[in-house]
Amino acid sequence: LVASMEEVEETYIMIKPDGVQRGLVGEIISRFEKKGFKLTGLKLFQCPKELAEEHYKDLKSKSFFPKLIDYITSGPVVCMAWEGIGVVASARKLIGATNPLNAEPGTIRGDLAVQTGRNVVHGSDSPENGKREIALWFKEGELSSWTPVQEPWLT
Ligand code: RTP
Repeated sequence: LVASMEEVEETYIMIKPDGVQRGLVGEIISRFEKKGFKLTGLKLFQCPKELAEEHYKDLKSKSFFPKLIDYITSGPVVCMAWEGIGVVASARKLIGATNPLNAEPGTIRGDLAVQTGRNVVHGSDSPENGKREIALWFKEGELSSWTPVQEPWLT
């Protein structure tokens, strides 16, 4: 293991409106839980246009930007903060390539999506952006950093 992979990181994961509309919320959350990451923030949220534009500000010059903003604001999204060792890169692997047709089977997009413009989920691309995006999408008090109990639940 390289040192940076052993660091506890935070990432912002968002189920996009198509993921909510298609009833994929449980399936997507489940993949991150089963991998072993820790959920520290979760809400269903109707994103205002200004927030979508801020989140995707690096893509402002792209021709698809207006369509992207319409897509993200077309219905509620599920905002999540996840914590864990190497969670940023690992979540991007679990999500798969931006174009779902290029995403490997076994990844979320590889298994569940077809179009780049309807690719069901977002994941931060760096630890810095993970922190930036969590601060952008969550208010103070909406996040819980919790410690898993060591005792078995059933005895
Ligand atoms: P995301 O930020 O949503 O996790 O996606 P990403 O890093 O895999 O891809 P990025 O290049 O940052 O693009 C952000 C989102 O914009 C939409 N997109 N549409 N040619 C197109 O129509 C196009 N290209 C990108 C996708 O929803 C993509 O996830």
